[in-house]
Amino acid sequence: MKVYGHNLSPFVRRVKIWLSLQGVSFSEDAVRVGGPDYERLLTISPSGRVPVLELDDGTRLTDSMAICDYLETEASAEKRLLPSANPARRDALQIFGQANSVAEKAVALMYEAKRRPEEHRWPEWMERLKGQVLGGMRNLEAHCPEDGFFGGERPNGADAVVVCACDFVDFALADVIRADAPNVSALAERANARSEIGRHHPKLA
Ligand SMILES: N[C@@H](CCC(=O)N[C@@H](CS)C(=O)NCC(=O)O)C(=O)O
Repeated sequence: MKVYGHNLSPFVRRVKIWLSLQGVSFSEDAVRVGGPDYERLLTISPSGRVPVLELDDGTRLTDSMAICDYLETEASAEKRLLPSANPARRDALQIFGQANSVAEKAVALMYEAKRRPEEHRWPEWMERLKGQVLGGMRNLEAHCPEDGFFGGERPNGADAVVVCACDFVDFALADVIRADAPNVSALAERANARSEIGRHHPKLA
């Protein structure tokens, strides 16, 4: 398998972490969505977006949630990263969804604050995005365990999505916003100490 996309993307990184936590080996192509890589990206992903997971038979899958769902259904029971039954599955997917929301809004904020030409920036929209990122982080903080992971002693799929969102905010937006979420930060630190997660940190890309 091959994962296309740069680790700076929380969507790309979550797929790499998912594969790593499941013990699936894969190669990487850190194609970027902007700059000179874009033409090449369009030959891989017609929508010009990442992540793309290329299977061994050449099939290409897009959208991180659809990819994680595929990986989950392919894995044996002991390798799955989400609980199989409610309410544990419901709760894990709610954390997944809330962290995904933080990631989406943080990426949107990054484009507004750092990619859009200054004369085209819309301050009220940026404030809204900042509020959505910080609100989402507060919500995660309210549910975050003080020890271990959302998955218990070992990180699960919800942890993968939380860590990617938290690290993206810290790494890409440190000069734009600062989330006050000590338990989430501590969970991310514990998670990054594990090589399946830490080796995909955006700072190492
Ligand atoms: N819902 C998608 C979001 C993917 C996404 O937005 N990826 C960004 C990189 S962080 C991208 O491809 N941006 C380029 C673009 O949308 O033009 C997923 O979960 O895979």
